[in-house]
Order: sequence, then C-alpha cells, then structure tokens
Amino acid sequence: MAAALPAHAAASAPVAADAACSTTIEGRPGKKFSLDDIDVPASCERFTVHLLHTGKKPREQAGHNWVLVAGAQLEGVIRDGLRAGAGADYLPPRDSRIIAATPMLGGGERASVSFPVARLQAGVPYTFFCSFPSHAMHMRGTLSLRPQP
Ligand SMILES: [Cu+2]
Repeated sequence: MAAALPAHAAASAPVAADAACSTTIEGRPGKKFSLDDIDVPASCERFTVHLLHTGKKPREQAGHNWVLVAGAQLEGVIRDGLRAGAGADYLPPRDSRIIAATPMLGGGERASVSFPVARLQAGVPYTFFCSFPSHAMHMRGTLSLRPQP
C-alpha cells in the first residue's frame, strides 16, 4: 500500500495523480452502466475512461459504448446517431458535439478513450450515454468538471 502524500505535497502537485484522472465503468446486461456520475478533477490535463462490457451478447445484439456530450446536445446526437446506423456505431461521424466516444463493444470486450479536460467548462452539465438503439434511455449518467478548492 502506498504511503499517503503529506498534505502540502498534494496541494503543490501541478497535475493530479493518474488514478484521479481516469475511471473504469462497466456496461452491464439489462442496459446498465455501473456509474451514474463521474467527476473530472480540473487539475487533470486529460481524463481517461475505461469501458468494460460485462455481458455476453455480441455487439450486433446488445453493444455498449461510452459517449460524452454536453447535456443539451444529447437528444440531437442520439437522433443523428440512429440515422448514421450500425456501421457508424450509431454516432454521427466526425461530429463536433461528441467530446469523446469509445468503439461499440460486444460482451467481454474492453476499450478506453481519453479527452483533454480543457474541453469541459465548469458549471456545464455533461451527459455520458450508450448510443446503441434503445440503450440511451437507461444507459446515461452525468459528468462534471470538479473545480480545484
Ligand atoms: Cu449499450
């Protein structure tokens, strides 16, 4: 077990420890994510999300991905993603509203995505979701920038 840093050392560190700049989330059977909320420390340069599909079904039947947008863009991105279809992982290609997205995974697969924290604004509610058809209704959560004290 690593020794805790003295408080003054933690406070003066320019960049937060790696562990604080990433998270792991499971896409589970029954259209569920294992997390409802993700906080991104403002001290991170980049933030990484590791997605694990813990189900058994292939991606064509029940795929899961992790997609991040500003909350206000959610419905538009879902609508345009359904139009883009399976070949595009149900996401509009090269769309600037999408801040980050993993590939669509099948059961047992994993993927990671990272994005620059500078893309996030304090006070703006962001939404993460799965773009597989009918999944976003249940597979969604909030992500926010956590300002430094
Ligand atoms: Cu899904």
